[in-house]
Amino acid sequence: MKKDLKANMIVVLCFTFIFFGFTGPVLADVLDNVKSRGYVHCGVAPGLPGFSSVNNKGVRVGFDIDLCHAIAAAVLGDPKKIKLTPVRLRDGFPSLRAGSLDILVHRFTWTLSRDAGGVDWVRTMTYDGQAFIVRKDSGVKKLADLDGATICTAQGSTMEINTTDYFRKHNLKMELITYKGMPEAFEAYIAKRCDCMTTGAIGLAANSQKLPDPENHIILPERISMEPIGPVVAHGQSRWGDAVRWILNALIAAEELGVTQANVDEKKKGSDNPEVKRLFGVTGDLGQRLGLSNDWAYNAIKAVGNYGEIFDRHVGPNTPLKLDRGLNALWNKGGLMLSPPIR
Ligand SMILES: N[C@@H](CCC(=O)N[C@@H](CS)C(=O)NCC(=O)O)C(=O)O
Repeated sequence: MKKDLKANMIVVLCFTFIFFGFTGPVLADVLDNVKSRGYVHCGVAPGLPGFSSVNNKGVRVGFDIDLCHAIAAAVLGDPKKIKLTPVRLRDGFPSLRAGSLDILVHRFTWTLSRDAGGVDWVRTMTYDGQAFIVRKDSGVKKLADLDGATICTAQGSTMEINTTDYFRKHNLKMELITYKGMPEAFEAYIAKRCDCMTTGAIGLAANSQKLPDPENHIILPERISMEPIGPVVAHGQSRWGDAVRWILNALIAAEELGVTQANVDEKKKGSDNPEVKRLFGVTGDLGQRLGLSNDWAYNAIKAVGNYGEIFDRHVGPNTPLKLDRGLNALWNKGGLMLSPPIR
């Protein structure tokens, strides 16, 4: 009797494995799909000034949106061929795994457990560090002053673990209040439901644009984590991942090579620099190796400019966010941004 039960269980387990093991979503090649469908479907942050927000003409714009345009320009020859779907932190990775998005161009941090969980980070697009915002009248000047405070953040964000680890390590008490997403956590902070709100410093600068009284808040000086943030594709889509990675690399390389949106035609026609010639397919066939046309990088830079131009246009010193390049400067200007050799 006992033996029979065991045998039955083994049969059930085998069937379960065969059934579910083979019926998980098998995604077709995303690069081919994008080309035949004729647009790139990007999952983006719902409302984050500078990165992904709707302007007064009703158009969604920002740093993240420009990467989506660059991909469409490089893959389809037309930067306008994009579809943008705002997605929440909790839905982003499942949507990508299920194949309902081609790519997440969002503010999601690259971590081991996420990367090993059915999605793949393409590369880092911006380096950020976790920061804390408080009301000025709280008298809080540094993190140690937050002993015993209530802190708002998003459930499932990297901030949840970082904050717990940091306060434990420094023997400080706090109560973490988590919300279903970062926008809700920020609203809760504005409504004074917590003493402090925490997310990446760049994300905080962006969210602070929504404060009714920005002069009454300060961002504390400490940064308690390194947040490498970048676009994400479904696991196993290496052709698509390669294409996107090199499109982003090309935007970074263009900055280093002095290629801008304004001089891209001149550089393509007249540059003697062998690296510029390879980048633009004047020599070699690098675009074809990626499954793209040889105009891939030219089209992307023509559409949105180089990495530095994109940064400056949306979040740089002359924008409301006023961000310095910091770690996001090129490697030869004191930052961490570099493209591997395009050859
Ligand atoms: N970088 C953090 C935070 C990501 C995040 O919360 N991003 C914000 C923008 S800074 C957002 O719009 N999230 C959407 C949501 O919370 O639903 C992470 O990857 O966990």
